[in-house]
Amino acid sequence: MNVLFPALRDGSPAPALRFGDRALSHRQLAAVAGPLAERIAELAPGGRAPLAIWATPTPETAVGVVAALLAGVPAVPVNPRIGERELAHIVADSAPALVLAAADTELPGPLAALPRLAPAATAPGEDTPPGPLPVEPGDESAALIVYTSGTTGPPKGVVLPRRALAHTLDALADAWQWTADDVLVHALPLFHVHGLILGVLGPLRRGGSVHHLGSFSTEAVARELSADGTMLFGVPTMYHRLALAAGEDPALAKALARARLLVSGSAALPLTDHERLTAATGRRVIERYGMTETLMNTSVRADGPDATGTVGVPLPGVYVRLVDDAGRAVEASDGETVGEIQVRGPNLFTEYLNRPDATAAAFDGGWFRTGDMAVRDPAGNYRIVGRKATDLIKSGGYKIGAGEIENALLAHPGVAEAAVTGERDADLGERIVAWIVPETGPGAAPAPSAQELTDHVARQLAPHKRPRTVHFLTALPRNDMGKVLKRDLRPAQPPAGAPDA
Ligand code: MCA
Ligand code: AMP
Repeated sequence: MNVLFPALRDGSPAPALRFGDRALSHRQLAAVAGPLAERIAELAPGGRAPLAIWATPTPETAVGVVAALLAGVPAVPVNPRIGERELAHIVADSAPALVLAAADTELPGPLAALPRLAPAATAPGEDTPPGPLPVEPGDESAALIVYTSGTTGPPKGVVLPRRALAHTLDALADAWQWTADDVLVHALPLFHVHGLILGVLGPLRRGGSVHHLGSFSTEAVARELSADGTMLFGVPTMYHRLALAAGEDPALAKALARARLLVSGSAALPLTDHERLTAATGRRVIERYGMTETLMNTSVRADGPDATGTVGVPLPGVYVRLVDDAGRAVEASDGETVGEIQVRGPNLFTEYLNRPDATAAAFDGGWFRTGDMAVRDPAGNYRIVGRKATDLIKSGGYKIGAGEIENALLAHPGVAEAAVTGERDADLGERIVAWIVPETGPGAAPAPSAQELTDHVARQLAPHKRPRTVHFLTALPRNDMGKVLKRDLRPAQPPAGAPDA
């Protein structure tokens, strides 16, 4: 199974990637990624150290990741909007041997100091024969290291083996009848599982193609699905915006109705949005459920019965169970008995990089504890009802740890105490709310404004981790042990809303 992309080796002239007006066939992709893979292997021999890739939504990122996979060097995709504090952590933790970035990119300090290669994404002529591609490494070797937030501390590097990528993409092909004829449309970022593994490596493994929109807009989705797009991937925030727009825009509704498959994931799609989309288009959106550590676990099947409001059934080869508070497996399939979802199977990660403690804590025997709470209905579909940790926030489909934002806020000189919570939001699912006790007393700096704190987090971490609302308090509610009682947080005055994007 160790060839990840058979169509590259076959020299298929079929389209593979399109970003705006830049496109590559599988054959052209092989012709540009092959030589890059050789240079990568020289700079990072044996794949012992990973490489970092500046993961802009461009064909250079796709070429770079494919070349790294061909070379057998694990790739760490980096958010091009990453902040200083988060980048310093990722570079120190993963110790990349080199960085891949498009030729004209100005890289921030820790990456600028590394040896650098620039993926070329200019299509060679179709008659340029691709050179021989390297022999790919074994299934268990690391393919990607994707950073994901936990409840506390800095993000952890999730080491994903090639076996997990191949398994998850083939299982999704089975569930969705995903073939080389499909043209996938999406606008997801390329530094997470959804956009990169499912959204770029998925079409490449099938021998099909992806049209990446660069950035999300309902107009661009309508355009691509009215042309030759057959599948759309998105997070619930995107489907929420599509649902609202489709009600007013018959051309968008028609384009969505034409697609073979509309797939939502990364967070729960509320029933109201399912209903709005169905009312406007006559179509149902399929939900699938996954995690950076597990890749994909369950999905509503394209060839199965309607299971709207659930995340469907386990994918082929994946074992899923529910476990109650006492650690016993929940046998009931009554749609009511809640348990934590635990999973095992070839889709799982290998470990958290440099974190054997966290890796051990994440498993219950061979089962990975997801922290997601769910019920199973009589048809075997899972419905997610909540999350064990209140300190994990899903905003716009991004997982964000409250602790990471609190630490960034506490690093601001005007902040004495900080707590971060998630609040329901129709567009983002949850919005990040910061509760701040400003530094007072002699010599204290003037209290920071909500905007200043918002910009501070966006700079230190990344813009999607910025608080959308900031409340100022004189003290945080705490229990006798000094622990913040987040459920008791109430605004002291009308919220000073951080001006939003
Ligand atoms: C605003 N901006 C700022 C600031 N305020 N920049 C710096 N400092 C500030 N203070 C800028 C942003 O950079 C951005 O610029 C613009 O304002 C809007 O940003 P934002 O508000 O974050 O965007 P949005 O409109 O809310 O984006 C919604 C979105 C986005 C497009 C849905 O959240 C998104 O792409 N989500 C996808 C998340 C995802 O892929 N998750 C998968 C994780 P500009 O306008 O230039 O962009 S993998 C996973 O979960 C598992 C495996 C799974 O199951 O899939
Ligand atoms: P991440 O760590 O960013 O990979 O996010 C994984 C988390 O996203 C899961 O643990 C779930 O909480 C959530 N998630 C992913 N897909 C879905 C879905 N279809 N419905 C509800 N939650 C989801």
